[in-house]
Amino acid sequence: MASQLIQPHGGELVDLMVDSATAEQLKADSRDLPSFTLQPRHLCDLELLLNGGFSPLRGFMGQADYDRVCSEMRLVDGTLWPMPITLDMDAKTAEEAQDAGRLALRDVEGVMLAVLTVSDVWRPDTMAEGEAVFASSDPDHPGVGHLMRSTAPVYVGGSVQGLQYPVHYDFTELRRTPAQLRAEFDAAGWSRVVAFQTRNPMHRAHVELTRRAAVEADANLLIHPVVGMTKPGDVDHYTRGRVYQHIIKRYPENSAMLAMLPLAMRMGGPREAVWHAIIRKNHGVSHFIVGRDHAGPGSDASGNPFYGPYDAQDMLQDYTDELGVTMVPFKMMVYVPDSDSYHPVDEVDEGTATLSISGTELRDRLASGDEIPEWFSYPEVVAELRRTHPQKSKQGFTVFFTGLSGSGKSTIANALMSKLLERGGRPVTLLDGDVVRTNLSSELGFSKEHRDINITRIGYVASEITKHGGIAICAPIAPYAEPRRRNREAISANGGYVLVHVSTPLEVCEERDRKGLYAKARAGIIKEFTGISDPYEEPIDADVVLPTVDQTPDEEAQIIIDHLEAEGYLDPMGD
Ligand code: PPS
Repeated sequence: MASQLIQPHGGELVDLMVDSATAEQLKADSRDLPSFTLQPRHLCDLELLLNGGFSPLRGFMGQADYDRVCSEMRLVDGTLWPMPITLDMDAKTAEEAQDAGRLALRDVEGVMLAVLTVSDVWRPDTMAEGEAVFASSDPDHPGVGHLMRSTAPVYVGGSVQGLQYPVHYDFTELRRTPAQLRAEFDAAGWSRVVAFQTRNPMHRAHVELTRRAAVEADANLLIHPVVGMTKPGDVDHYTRGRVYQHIIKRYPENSAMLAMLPLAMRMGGPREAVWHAIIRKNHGVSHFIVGRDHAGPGSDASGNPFYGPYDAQDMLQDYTDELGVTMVPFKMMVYVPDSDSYHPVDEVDEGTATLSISGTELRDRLASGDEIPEWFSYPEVVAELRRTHPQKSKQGFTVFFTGLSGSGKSTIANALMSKLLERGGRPVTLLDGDVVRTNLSSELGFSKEHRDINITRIGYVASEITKHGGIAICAPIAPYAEPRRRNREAISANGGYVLVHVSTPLEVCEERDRKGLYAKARAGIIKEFTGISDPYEEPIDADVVLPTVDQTPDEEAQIIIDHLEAEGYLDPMGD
């Protein structure tokens, strides 16, 4: 059955879900179809394709749409659409899909959610895509980083028929499809609705801003936070969901509604703002708030912002006639202590004292346990944030050693473990190279591929320990920079991460040769031996570098303890 269009108020809405008879038929057909397991971003995109949040799209983009979206922000038929919605996969599955003409799209548990009828298969130039869409080739931009590091080589485009929405078990009463939201607005008699997009917890400034926007637009308010994928390091959506449930009570009764959007953000700044506006129009709103640095990816490594703070507002302005939704632009809100009130920064008289707390400062205050003032947030919101973001000295952390075989990693790691256990407070787990290879990675050898798997496994275990408030000490060689970087990213999201480079020179390690392995490596008896016949990529991002030649293991362990104290992970007088 072809997908249909339903038309409540607010423009045409695509609905790609098929009826039950067609679903049964597709399931029966699927026995002969190749399958693809959707990654988290694909799942988000699929959900919004299926429920019409991405109207007028009817599937993952083919090459012609993709090319024109990249270069002109338009689909082939001329419709404004700023963001590529593509399905990337490995070459083998793509070839199977092309041969079969159709592809079963499944979730990680194997449930078939949709069938893709293949129209296009191509290898994209992801660097060019990054330049076109994000105006950047810097992997520190999350959108570019995703293209460079996490995007599979082949794109497969085609129309989609939906059998089942991706399943959610959390906040089910707050997840609303575009059709549901439109119906709720109708039922409430809301003809004008202004939507507020956010990926952060909300505080007083946001409530003040959204109230003003509602008055300005003479509209009711939809708080519409993104709960799909946001910027790495953001507050998780479970915590935010509880925060929003507190926040919604701060608005006058029947004036505001809360719904969650399963969007995977790209942090594309101006282009993303246009995309957000189109998605909100599809959800039935008439107005859309765009504030400072909307969907901004932050700054590059040298501290330069990727986009100007009001570039997104400017771009939306350019497309205002086509969007079908009216932008409500807002400058940054600041607190004026004299009047105990919030105002957009451009409405405050020069010389008036103002206060604000940045996201970074808020994180710092949570980490240090410092006060978060009532003018900034509500007590129930702060309490919620403190529950999931305890101060640093109560968080879990990982100390990740890297260094050559025989450099002294294990000895220092053991010394560190003893010192931490003596202080007490948190459970400590030592994941030493040899121990891991016995218990977690016994089938692995020392090829680059196997070493990467080994380090990824260690990182996974360490990140779980860290998440649960414990201390993980890892001491593998970890010779490659990329898996170390991935571990840092994953573990930092859950607590502390300290990379320690045990930088004992190769000559010293070889001279010590405690296990006799260097002699065997020189003789060619052991192949792929790090430092001799295999590479060691020296870290340039180590938090602590230990020279080891002139110091005892006890002194080295104390250097790490000092660092952990300075960073706030350990209380100076013990836990
Ligand atoms: S890696 O690269 O991080 O996965 O290596 P790791 O798991 O730490 O394992 C290193 C220990 O295995 C022994 N060994 C070798 N090391 C390097 N290269 C080769 N080819 C090799 N073969 C065996 C060696 O004893 C290492 O232990 P340490 O404690 O580092 O000396």
